[in-house]
Amino acid sequence: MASVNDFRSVARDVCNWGRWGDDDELGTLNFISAEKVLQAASLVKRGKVFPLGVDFGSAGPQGAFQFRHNPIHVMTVDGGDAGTLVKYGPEWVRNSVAHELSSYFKDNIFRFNDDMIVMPLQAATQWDAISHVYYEDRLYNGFPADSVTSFGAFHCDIDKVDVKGIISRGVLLDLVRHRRAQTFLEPGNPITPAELDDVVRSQGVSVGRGDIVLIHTGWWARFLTTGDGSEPGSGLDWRCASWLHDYEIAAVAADNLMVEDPVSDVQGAFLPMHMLCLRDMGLMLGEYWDLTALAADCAADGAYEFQLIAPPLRVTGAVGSPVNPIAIK
Ligand code: UVW
Repeated sequence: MASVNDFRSVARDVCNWGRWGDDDELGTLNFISAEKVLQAASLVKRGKVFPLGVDFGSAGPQGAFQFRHNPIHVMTVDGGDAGTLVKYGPEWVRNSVAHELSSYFKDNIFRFNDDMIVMPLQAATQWDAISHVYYEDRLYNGFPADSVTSFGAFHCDIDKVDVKGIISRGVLLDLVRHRRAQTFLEPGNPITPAELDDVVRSQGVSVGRGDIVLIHTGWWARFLTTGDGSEPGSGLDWRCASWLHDYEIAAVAADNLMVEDPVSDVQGAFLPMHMLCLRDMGLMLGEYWDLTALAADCAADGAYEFQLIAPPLRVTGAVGSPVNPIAIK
């Protein structure tokens, strides 16, 4: 097992602080140039669209950890309200919201439905903002950790990355196919940088500056059959942070719960790759992306590159965001 000193040495090597200026809050999204966006658009050949978002509902992957919950979806106005309010509204709830609604419905053909959702921003398909994880009191680019407050993050919040879209060339690396796994990567066998290079070679695809890399581990397909959101599976070994750094990758996403392997190989450092990617490199992580259909299509036509469009919501001061990413081939 590696020590925290080994970790610190890798952290120094991959550190991007100051690379794009002392006030930079975009991190490796800076690698996505106008030329990259044009290259991504040129990869649309068949007009085939792959939505990569999972359902946001009560049967989602949360529940195993008490600090995260599945979305709670509540109807705030529905069809039944119209009849009820027209019949009873003004008599029994004057000066209330029901009174207001009944004034829309009474003697009127207009009807509407409204709803709301209560959920952790990390509940399902998501981007981790680079302020999501930190250590030793510093966020990416040296911003103080106490700039994330109960009012939200004042630095490296998800709404800052809006200027980048996020649109780029996406590259799928299919570890399930590479390992000839039945459905998903069994736990205890983290994906190494050398294995990523093997996959790139065997798929006949290149990776380079500004790409967004998608890692197919089969975890989401497994979850859909077992309903077990705590299933560990295997993810990226923490040393893959150096691989992402060397290839100047803009962001990485996976179909599992934490992109990296759930078992830390660094003594005293839970989720070391999160710390290196988010805090030292400024590289966003995408989790719970459904890559099943995209992986099947890539295997069928041999094209592992595509246009990827994945804009987060502009939630002010948020440290992450739900997303419904789209790959287009
Ligand atoms: C943490 O880093 C705590 O969570 P996630 O895997 O959702 O990014």
